[in-house]
Amino acid sequence: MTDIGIHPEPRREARQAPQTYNGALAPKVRLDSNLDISVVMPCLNEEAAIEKCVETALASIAATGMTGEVVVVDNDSSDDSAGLAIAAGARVVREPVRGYGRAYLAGLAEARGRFIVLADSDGTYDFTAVGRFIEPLTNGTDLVIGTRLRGSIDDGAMPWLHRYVGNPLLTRAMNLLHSTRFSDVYCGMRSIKREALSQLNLAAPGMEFALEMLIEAERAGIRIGEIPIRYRRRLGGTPKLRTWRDGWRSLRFVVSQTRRTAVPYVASSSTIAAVTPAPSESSP
Ligand SMILES: Nc1nc2c(ncn2[C@@H]2O[C@H](COP(=O)(O)OP(=O)(O)O)[C@@H](O)[C@H]2O)c(=O)[nH]1
Ligand SMILES: [Mg+2]
Repeated sequence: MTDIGIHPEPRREARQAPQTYNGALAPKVRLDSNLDISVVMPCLNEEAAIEKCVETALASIAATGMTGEVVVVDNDSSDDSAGLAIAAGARVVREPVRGYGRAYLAGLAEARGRFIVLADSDGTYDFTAVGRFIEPLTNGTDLVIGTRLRGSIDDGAMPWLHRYVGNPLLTRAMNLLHSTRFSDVYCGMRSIKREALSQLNLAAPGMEFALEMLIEAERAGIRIGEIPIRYRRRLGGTPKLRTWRDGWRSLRFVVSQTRRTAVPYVASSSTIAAVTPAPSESSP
């Protein structure tokens, strides 16, 4: 596995310079060199959803009264995702080598916020919840992960194999092997403090990145919280996740990482807490 960790910045020369953020298109969001919030979205051919995701995220940042930016990582899209993201007010970072983890590593290296929100750009996650993901970070939590399995899942949003077999199985394996207490390890909507992020050794180039972040968080002993969220159908495009290939790779990753946990670390599973009550999102 190639180490392309967050520090130092990964292969900057391989990417085009980031596009300039177009503040004029998002007048309510203040842009400072040190921002409060960065919403980072990986994007591979998400033409159908990207504008709505960016616009909603910018409006949600503005609603918090904090400063912020939306960073879209264009992961070699062949459609007009990048152009639409810029037009909607995002700063676009390009990562020419495909991979969910690679895309995030490139985006996180560019994010300037002290609080970072991560989520897919396919319309499945509700960016009106940005404020809910930031609030616990201002109250002592270091990493917040959404939980769809304890929240709600719209009809047709998640294949039954993922909902009833894959995600519960991976979540159990993770909890068993890494002494964690997550309820939905593959939930892609998360938030983390920048200083906590810098304690995590992240390098997985593919989908395992999502699991690596949780394993590293547990090892680092940072405070973790879960909030129930609503999961929707994709707004269009095709899912990039391949059930059997990615499921098998994920399970192997969770098992392979147990060897490293033989090193003593602060067991912080007791710190995982539901940081907000039942799902409040009944928004459309
Ligand atoms: N799986 C995958 N996702 C990518 C890649 N590059 C960017 N992404 C984005 O990462 C997010 C996750 O992919 P998605 O197909 O939604 O996977 P799922 O949500 O797990 O079904 C989407 O916003 C993709 O556009 C890549 O190389 N592989
Ligand atoms: Mg998705």
